[in-house]
Amino acid sequence: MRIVLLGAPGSGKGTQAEKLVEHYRLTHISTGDLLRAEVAAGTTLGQEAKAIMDAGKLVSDEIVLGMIDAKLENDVGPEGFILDGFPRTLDQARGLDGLLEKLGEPLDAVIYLEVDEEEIVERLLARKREDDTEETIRKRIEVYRDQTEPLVRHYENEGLLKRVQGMGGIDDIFMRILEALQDARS
Ligand code: B4P
Repeated sequence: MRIVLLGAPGSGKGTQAEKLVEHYRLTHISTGDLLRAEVAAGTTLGQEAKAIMDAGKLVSDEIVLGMIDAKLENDVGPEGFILDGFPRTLDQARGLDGLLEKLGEPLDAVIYLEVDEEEIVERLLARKREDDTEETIRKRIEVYRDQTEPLVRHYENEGLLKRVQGMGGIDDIFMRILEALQDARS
């Protein structure tokens, strides 16, 4: 199975990705985690990325696509993958389409987690990650509306989009995602 998880910052992509990975034995590819690993390792890329992430902006498409290319070519297990937090711009989405075409492995579905803005701010303030200050969160939501939300239309046009209500209990949302995926496969 090959899935993209799409949604605003704090919509629960990371949370639901972990459950899907366990359920379907998928390879989890989170660009946020990959970038945080670079920051923790103190690489040149990590030093550049840290300032951008702390400001609530997006790391360049070129860097992110390079990381994804390497992962898709080398690290995906037999059951497929889940992309968590990628793509986040139309150029990243087009880049992904090209990579998957090259590999002959098209996406099965794009799960779009829908959550209200005030709930997002509350969740992220409670999480207390370094880039979870109120100012950065508002900036990330603005960048999301501007650069990532257009992907909803992109994947709707490709017939891949599955809208899932992302408010409520974590397990209830997970059940909704499983139903949406069953629907996508039938
Ligand atoms: P990410 O790591 O992708 O983080 P996120 O979008 O903020 O969080 P996510 O949606 O995964 O929410 P989570 O499950 O944790 O990005 C961080 C930064 O990296 C970006 O701002 C950007 O700078 C950079 N970046 C990443 N990918 C990039 C790309 N492709 N291109 C360029 N830059 C990129 O949930 C949030 C909180 O809510 C948690 O505390 C969780 O416990 C809680 N929660 C989850 N579900 C809940 C529920 N149902 N009810 C209540 N709380 C819930």
